[in-house]
Amino acid sequence: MRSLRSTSARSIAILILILTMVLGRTAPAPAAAALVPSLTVQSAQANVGQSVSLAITLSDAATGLSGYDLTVSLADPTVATIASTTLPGFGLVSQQALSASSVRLRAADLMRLIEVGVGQALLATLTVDGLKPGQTAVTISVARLDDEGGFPISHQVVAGSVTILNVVPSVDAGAASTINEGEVYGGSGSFVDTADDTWTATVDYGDGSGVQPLTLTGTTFALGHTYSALGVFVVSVSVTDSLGAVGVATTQVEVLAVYPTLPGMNAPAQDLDGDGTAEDLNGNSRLDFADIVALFEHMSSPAVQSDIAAFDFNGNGLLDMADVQTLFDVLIAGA
Ligand SMILES: [Ca+2]
Ligand SMILES: [Ca+2]
Ligand SMILES: [Ca+2]
Ligand SMILES: [Ca+2]
Repeated sequence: MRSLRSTSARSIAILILILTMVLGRTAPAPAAAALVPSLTVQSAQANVGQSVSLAITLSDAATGLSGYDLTVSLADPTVATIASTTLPGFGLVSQQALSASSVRLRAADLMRLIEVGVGQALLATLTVDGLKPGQTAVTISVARLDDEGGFPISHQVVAGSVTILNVVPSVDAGAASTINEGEVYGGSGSFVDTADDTWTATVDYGDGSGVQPLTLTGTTFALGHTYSALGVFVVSVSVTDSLGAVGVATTQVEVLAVYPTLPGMNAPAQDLDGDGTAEDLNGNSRLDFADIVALFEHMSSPAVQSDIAAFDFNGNGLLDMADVQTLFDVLIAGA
């Protein structure tokens, strides 16, 4: 059923194509029968604060054009404003700004840019600046639109529109941070949006504590959180503007474990491979025989006993000579 239908649709399409090829050179296309000269304003869209250009064209002016006197206006001057207009090199032109949202354009086609039979021709290009989100019609009132013979061109006007879009907040959640266990994370960030907006924000610190309101100071914010676990956490900041557009950015916080400092050592023990045990007992950033000696000598010291898990190298929940042996085995296996 489906293939039958598509086969017949294809047959019709081929028939139309053949008819078009046969008739194309000798007869006008069916739509051409009802051609009315049209003065058309293109429609366009831009963000707040951006510019966009719209073409004003004349179509199907069978009797050509010798000149025009048009006034182009934006219906809502709060949404957009006319920044500039440019006209093709007709030879004699006048551009007169009537207001920020209205301009009178006049031209005499000395250079014969638009002659009898021209299908579509550019009359002017309008550049507008977006002021706030919304839409405004762009209308044309015609004082004169004269053909090659000097007579008014009977025409229709097709108004265009300019749509100005809301800008989504662009958020910067700040640089990634590394903190030690027990330290409070602090960061800062900012966002960019158009000045006419207002915003609310939330933050999720990524450790299961949930989404919470974030206070904004203008377009900046401060981040602060106490992590109760070790690891890497993704901090996600969302800024929502008054029209509901949401900008999101993330940053990262790594919370590192801090291990005890053994008696006589200058630095805390370190977990060199990130597995949760601190094989570098003397804190010199390498696994060496002195680490094994340190574990042997200080096994019963309060420092080591305060964090048994950090030195339980065989993972049996106890701290004893077997851990010294395991650390020795690890060292010689890696040597
Ligand atoms: Ca916005
Ligand atoms: Ca380790
Ligand atoms: Ca060491
Ligand atoms: Ca053990």
